Amino acid sequence: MTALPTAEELQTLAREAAGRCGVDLDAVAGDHPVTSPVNGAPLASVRWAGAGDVDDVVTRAGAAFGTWRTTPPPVRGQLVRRLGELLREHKADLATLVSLEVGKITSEAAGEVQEMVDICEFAVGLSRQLYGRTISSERPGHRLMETWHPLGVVGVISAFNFPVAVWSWNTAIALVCGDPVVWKPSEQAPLSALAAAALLDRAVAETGAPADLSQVVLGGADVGEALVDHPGIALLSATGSTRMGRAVGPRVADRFGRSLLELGGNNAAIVTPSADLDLTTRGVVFSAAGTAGQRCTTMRRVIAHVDVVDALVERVAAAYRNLPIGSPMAEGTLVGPLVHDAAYKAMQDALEAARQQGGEVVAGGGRRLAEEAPEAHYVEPALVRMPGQTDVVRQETFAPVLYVMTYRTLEEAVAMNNDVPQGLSSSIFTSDQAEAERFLAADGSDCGIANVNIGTSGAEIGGAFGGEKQTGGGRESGSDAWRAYMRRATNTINYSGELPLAQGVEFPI
Ligand code: UN1
Repeated sequence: MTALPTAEELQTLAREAAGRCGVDLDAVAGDHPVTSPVNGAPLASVRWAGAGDVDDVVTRAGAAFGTWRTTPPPVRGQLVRRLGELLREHKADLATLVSLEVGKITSEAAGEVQEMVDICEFAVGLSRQLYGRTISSERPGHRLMETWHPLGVVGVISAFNFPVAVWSWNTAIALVCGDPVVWKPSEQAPLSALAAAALLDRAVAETGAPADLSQVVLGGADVGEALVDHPGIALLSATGSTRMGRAVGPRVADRFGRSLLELGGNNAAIVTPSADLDLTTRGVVFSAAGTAGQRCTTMRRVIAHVDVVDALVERVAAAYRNLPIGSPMAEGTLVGPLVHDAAYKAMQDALEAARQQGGEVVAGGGRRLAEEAPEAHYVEPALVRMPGQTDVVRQETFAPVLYVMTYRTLEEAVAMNNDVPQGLSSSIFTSDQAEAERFLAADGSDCGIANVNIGTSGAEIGGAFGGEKQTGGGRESGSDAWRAYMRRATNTINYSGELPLAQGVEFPI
């Protein structure tokens, strides 16, 4: 195993990558340390805004809305097109910052930036496809139509695990829809955020768009709350825990704002007797151990048929024992660090609770590199056989813990898939088409994402992303998710020269 990089090495990498994206780390330095999970050492520091700064930011965004909402959507698309080009150009720089701040392995960090490029391309196309409907009227000489208008300022609160991609899903769509964006990024990843925003600033300047279309507010919970409560934020898009969503949703609703919530997941795979076990093992290991178990789409449960469970557990355990764990920047590493000590503690607590609830840790669960970097938290992804869906299995622990349960009938497996509070992602591994269809049917998986013969994570741009129940119900990025960022007007147009009333109402004057 190659040694972990030193603090100085990481600081230099951060400074150079940020600089190439247009961010001078000296100019943004302040009281708040940025710590790298790669070695647990300081990476840089940043200045935070306070809740009192939010009103000014939102007011300026509101002024930009005044111009942007009447800019033709395909012209708005040109801004997003330029952003996509700059993201392509700086893919490695932004990926480096993501690795440094949240510990993603190089390939997954680059994949995150690719997802940003993809959403930009999607949004550019969308800028010519913000379709309304025309509807036939019951009245002669009348026509109904729908028009989609820009909504207003969009607030984005994003989480550490996709520190820049989730912003881009919201921002690329919001911008073509005519909405300015105010972003409060994760406290863990301010440099990635500043770098991504600097690229957008450049695109804004080059295309002559209003300067305040995109603003970043670094800060803590008070800044987030100020955005949640500000009447000038028309849509608040928040990604994070169910606990956070429970606080945010009602507060935004109370002022009749709109919210788009992407909260916890507790994603399962059903593995049937006809599953191709080689493919299943690869799908399971990527979704469960990839990103060190810190995606909201991470596979946290396997529901395996009693006839295949032993063979599957053997294969997954063998793969787990060989997983290269270490510096996310080193070639060949597949599992980087947990983001911070609280994540490590949550994992240990979950494993302890699982043991108490009758579970057996079949592979992993231990800590690595503790002597070399006591402030970093590298762990072996854990594979745990459970007697059933006990309390700990029904909770989302944001770490690589995969619980394995068994089933006998597909009905039972689907019921187990659905018997958790969260409803983000799910999958079935099967060669039996009827089983796959039953899983996808109205009485099958209750999740926003239901896959066949691939894992629960790694969704691509194009489909709508999000989930049901305690996942919050929001949909982002693909399909018609754009509608959340616009308001719909229904127009009735009368060209008859008469004034017939709907529903046959007579009103002679
Ligand atoms: C998240 O974990 O917050 O489907 C988003 C995936 C990624 C996005 C995950 N495309 O795993």
